[in-house]
Amino acid sequence: MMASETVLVTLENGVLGLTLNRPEKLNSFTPEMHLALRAGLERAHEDPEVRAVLLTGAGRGFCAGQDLGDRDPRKGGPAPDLGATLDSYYNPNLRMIRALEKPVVCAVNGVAAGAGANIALACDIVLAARSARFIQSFSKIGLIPDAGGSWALPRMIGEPRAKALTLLAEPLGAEEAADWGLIWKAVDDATLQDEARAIALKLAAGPTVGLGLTKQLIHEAATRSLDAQLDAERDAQRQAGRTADYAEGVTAFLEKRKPEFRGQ
Ligand code: LHQ
Repeated sequence: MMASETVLVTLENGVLGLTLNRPEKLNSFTPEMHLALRAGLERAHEDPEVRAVLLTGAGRGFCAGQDLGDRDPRKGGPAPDLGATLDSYYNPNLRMIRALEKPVVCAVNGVAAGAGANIALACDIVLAARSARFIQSFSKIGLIPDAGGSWALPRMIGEPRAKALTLLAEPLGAEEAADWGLIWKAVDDATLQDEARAIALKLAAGPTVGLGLTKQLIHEAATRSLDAQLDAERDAQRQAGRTADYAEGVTAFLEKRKPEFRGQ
């Protein structure tokens, strides 16, 4: 894997920790940080030892979106092609988080703005520190909500709230984000990392194939009829029922003991 200080990588009991690490710029994205995150997500996909991912940020922010210092318009030159930036950097990472057949936990440790907010919202289980804020800041600088925001927000919270958040770019606190169903939980700042880590460790000790199929089914439900989804559940259950973890889960239940899943 490409070594880069801009994303810190750890592996503990099946949990791949990915920590965005440009704290002095609130972990805003540079090309180097995008590529480091991509390398981490590729490892999560390829390494069988990885059974869950924990994404968070170093310092007082989670991520302030694109590094706006990177392309200062005052320097002149032709207008940038932001579509190319999305194609090359943001969209591959968004697709990898969603498609990863292992759960991704996100600990939003502080402000999450622009694409930084939407990368957090793309994760499977999102916890936020009570002091954290989510800001769809794009409209403040003439842009549209990218990194999947225009897709995820109306699905998660409905059009009225999605439009107000994106058009007004007002900060949404962690508690309200949880009340709205945008994230799983708001927790005390002091316990965020421990709580997120405990969830990630629990998932990493879980029946990985079944968890991955569950995530995929929930994603696909948004665009399927009930009929088609029932068929998809049949196919996925057939696959899950053939795993060693299913046999272990049932055996452990019958033997009144805790299952020892191996992710197979
Ligand atoms: C930053 C940033 C930042 C650089 C804080 N860049 N330095 C865009 C274009 C291209 C392709 C496709 O996609 C996108 C998607 C996007 O993400 S667009 C949205 C970009 N992000 C923003 O507009 C957010 C800009 N940041 C803010 O509004 C504030 O910093 C927030 C509300 C996040 C936090 O406010 P504060 O807590 O008051 O912190 P601060 O503003 O003092 O920031 C601390 C430092 O971090 C400061 O540096 P300095 O050297 O003065 O201490 C900021 O300049 C720097 N920083 N965000 N995005």
